[in-house]
Amino acid sequence: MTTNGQTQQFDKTAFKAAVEKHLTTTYANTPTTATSRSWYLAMGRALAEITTGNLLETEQQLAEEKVRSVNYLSLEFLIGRLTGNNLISMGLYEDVADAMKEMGHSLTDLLEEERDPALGNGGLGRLAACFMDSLAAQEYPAVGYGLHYEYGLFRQSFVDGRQVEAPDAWRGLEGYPWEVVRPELNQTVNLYGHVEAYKDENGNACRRWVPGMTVEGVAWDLPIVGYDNKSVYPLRLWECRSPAPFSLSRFNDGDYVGAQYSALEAGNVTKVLYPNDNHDQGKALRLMQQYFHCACSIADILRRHIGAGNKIEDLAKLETIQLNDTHPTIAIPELMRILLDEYKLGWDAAWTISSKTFAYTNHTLLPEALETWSEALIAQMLPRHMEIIFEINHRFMKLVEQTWPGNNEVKRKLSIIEEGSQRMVRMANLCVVGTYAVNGVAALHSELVKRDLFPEFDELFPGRLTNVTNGVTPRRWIKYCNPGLSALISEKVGNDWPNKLEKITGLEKFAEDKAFQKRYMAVKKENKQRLADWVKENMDIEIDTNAIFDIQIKRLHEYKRQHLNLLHILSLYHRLLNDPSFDMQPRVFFFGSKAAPGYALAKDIIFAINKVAEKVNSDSRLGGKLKVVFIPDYRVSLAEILFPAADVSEQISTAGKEASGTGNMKFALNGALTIGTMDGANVEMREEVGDENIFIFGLLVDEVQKLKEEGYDPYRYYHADSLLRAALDLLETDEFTPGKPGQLATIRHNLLDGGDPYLVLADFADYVKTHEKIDVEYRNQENWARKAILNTALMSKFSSDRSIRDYANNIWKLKPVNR
Ligand code: Z15
Repeated sequence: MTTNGQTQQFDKTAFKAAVEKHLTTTYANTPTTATSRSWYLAMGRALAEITTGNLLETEQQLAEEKVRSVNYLSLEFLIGRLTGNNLISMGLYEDVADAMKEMGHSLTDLLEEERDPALGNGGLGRLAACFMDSLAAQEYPAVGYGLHYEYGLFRQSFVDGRQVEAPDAWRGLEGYPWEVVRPELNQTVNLYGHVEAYKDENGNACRRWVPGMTVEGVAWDLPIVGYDNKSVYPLRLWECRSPAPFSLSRFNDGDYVGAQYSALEAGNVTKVLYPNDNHDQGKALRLMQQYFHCACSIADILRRHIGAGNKIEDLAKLETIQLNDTHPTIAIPELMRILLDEYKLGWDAAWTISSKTFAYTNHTLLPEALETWSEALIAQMLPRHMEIIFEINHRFMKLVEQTWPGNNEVKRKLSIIEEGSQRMVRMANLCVVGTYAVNGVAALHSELVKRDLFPEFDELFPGRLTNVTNGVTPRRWIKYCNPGLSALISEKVGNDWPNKLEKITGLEKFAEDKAFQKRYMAVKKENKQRLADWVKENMDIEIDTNAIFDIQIKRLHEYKRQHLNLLHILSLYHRLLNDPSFDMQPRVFFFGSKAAPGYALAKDIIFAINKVAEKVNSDSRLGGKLKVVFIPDYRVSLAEILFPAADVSEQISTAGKEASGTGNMKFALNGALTIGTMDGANVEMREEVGDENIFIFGLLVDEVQKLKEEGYDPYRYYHADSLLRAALDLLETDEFTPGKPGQLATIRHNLLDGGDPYLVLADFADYVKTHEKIDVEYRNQENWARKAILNTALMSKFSSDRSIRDYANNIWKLKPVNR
């Protein structure tokens, strides 16, 4: 019998009975005929019985104690598979493995039956998932609010090297075993219509929204299980349903089928996750998703607040709302509308509450990612919200006028409304004006937010702009995904490091220890073998675990520069074939990446890497020194195999473009050495591990800016560097696309003549030189082992537990509540 956080004691007999009950009554199977999938589902349901009970108890306790909570609003939560991770948090991994074994099943096989809930695109959505895990682990009262997309991020396959997208029906036919529907939490959401003026009973002039249609929000709760404690917090995901009939007039017109058809259309609001990362598409349906998310979430926050017997005036005392990027910004005018039009507060009273409730995290400086919505679109879909936004801006412009009298330039720059052929609402400006704290996600990024993005806002609201450096959860990203390393760490520093990551610093003193180095590298080897096996089984490519495993896994984007990595690979290919004196350690370059379906150049880069891989992997002239593997359908469950297997981590964005990065942290924790630019959190990682234990290259932020001012001339590098020339020119030939020269030429053209804003060629030479250094350093395995160990040992800053404590102490003013 075990005691642990979530269950007083684990009753194996009762658990097995619960699994069998679900197998038969929930999934209509018998133990003799059931597939692994049914067993996984039944096991999941049996476990969810425990967490749902604890979720309700936690909810009730927090309401009774009237404690302050954070509400984390995000359009994305990229949680990954829950079963294995929840078993670890519940302290039941071994017990349940035993129980399932007695029923004839291997737990690890059953865990493979779970589909990843891919309700996010990349870093932003995964950060939200790590943050929920850290809130629960440290018992900071929290609710996560997101959307219950029917289809998550698309499934990727390659057809002749080109990305093909397919829908991701993550719940399957049976539904997801960890989620529970909460019909009593339903919300009604209004859309369209108009605003009317009226007089209230005291004769005051008021305004109210007369909506044109309504849809329904259904709440689904997923349990966020606290590691080694009894708390379970909800990740509440809203699904849009249309109540039938919503179009009364069409029913009355006798258009029964037409009205039903539109009802189906309206029900589509949460059908699918928009697949763009770091790019604003400006689609009306996306705005509808955003408003639907905010309307449901704000209404639920107010339901909890008022339902627990609190006054609306105390909202900011008991609740804070964190906006994950600008995607949920419309929550600000939504709360204002409710306070003004429903609670009948005056503007100043309403604004005081609202602006003390919201805080905003900025995740990017990329202009194409900064959201704007046309006034016309908002006015049509959300007429009352548009009025409120204008009023917020009107009052804000008065403040700007007081501060910089007569300065129209600064007014134009700061205004929430961008003037032009069509007026646009700048969501980031609305966030800075309407919140009490704005943070960037790494020290460098937060400095650039102040210096380049919002310098006048920093003057106007001193202290509002701050930094919270990102982090990742050590539960999923070490303990769960790297059991070999976890055992080694526990042996040396004790077993409480998963929620006290400071403890791993204790590994530092073993960095020189030869015996420890051997064991550490043996774990790395096992993890490389696990990846090699996956690649053999799923892609039929043979790879040697003695090779350097060099991995770049992240969304495909020009600023992340997967094509710089490709140029390096082409340069190695060229040298191996043309320079008899050239020698290198065998290397396998891994990629995992999805391109937004509408991002043509990103798709061309995937195609080029796949074509180069095809050729390189079968070219016997290379003597097995060079392999390229593009893992299809990169997702959290594959990341769990990739991070532990890496020797080298590629973090090569143009300086100033990657706000933080979080994969960089997962790699280093798992003992990969980083090759990276002075960008995002790489800067702070270098600070922690020291310059000798990280491979930094490339232009600095200020050098990037200077080069652009002087005029970046790609041909300067092309003509000066014969290796770069060779690499680029290979893209014109039919070397990788036999009989079809020019198929990869778009990339070369883009880099030379496309005005490449990411200065790929400017960083090429230093990148190649730094890779040569890596090659030399890897040859000395004791040296490499020492550096790898130090990377694990010195990464404790990058636990998301620390990030969440920073938010709690410096922004939210939130205290843990232990159960
Ligand atoms: C996204 O994944 C990120 C920023 C965005 O503005 C959007 Cl829309 C998506 C990423 C950043 O690119 C990455 O640097 C950062 O680590 C991550 O958010 C979490 O903060």
